[in-house]
Amino acid sequence: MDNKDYQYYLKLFFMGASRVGKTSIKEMFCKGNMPSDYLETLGVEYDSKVLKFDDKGAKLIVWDSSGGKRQEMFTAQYWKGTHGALLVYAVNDRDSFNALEKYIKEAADKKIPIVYLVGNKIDESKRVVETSEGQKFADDHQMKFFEISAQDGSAIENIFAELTREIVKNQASKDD
Ligand SMILES: Nc1nc2c(ncn2[C@@H]2O[C@H](COP(=O)(O)OP(=O)(O)O)[C@@H](O)[C@H]2O)c(=O)[nH]1
Ligand SMILES: [Mg+2]
Repeated sequence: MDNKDYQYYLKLFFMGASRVGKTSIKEMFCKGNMPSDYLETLGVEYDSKVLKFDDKGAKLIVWDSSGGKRQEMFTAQYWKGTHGALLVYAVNDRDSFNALEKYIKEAADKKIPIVYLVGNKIDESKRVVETSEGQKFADDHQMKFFEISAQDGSAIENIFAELTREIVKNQASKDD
């Protein structure tokens, strides 16, 4: 795609515990399908996609990370210039929900301007984190909240579109 197709170039990050579905969401968004096998993310990797919204376009560089211990080895350069992040937990994994506070602190340390909370794996029958708990956590931290399954490509696209709009709107108001 050539440069005329987008006016914005945004760097986004995934945060959250291991195995909550960060890589799956990224692959679904950027490639249109979930990985067929589980492959642990080692270190960091990124992918990109041009998202059309309203009459505009944004190239989103989506950074994925292993989460957990390895994440702590990341140097500041990985995070530099990050416009926003999706903080993910899995609704069938209480530990991943309990870990959120830690990532909120990390996002603040790294000065990530916008973070959305995403409860993934709603297709799983063994839910242990209720929607109301996710909503309350998001409200307490002034975040937008979504629940999805990584298999639901259009729900994922909607989250990225909303995040992109909000980032672009904030940039515009800064330029005023
Ligand atoms: N049922 C279900 N499984 C999922 C979903 N998202 C991811 N998974 C599975 O959860 C495991 C971990 O996913 P992955 O994307 O690698 O998680 P990551 O460690 O956060 O990157 C894999 O086996 C995925 O297939 C989902 O929405 N529903
Ligand atoms: Mg991964």
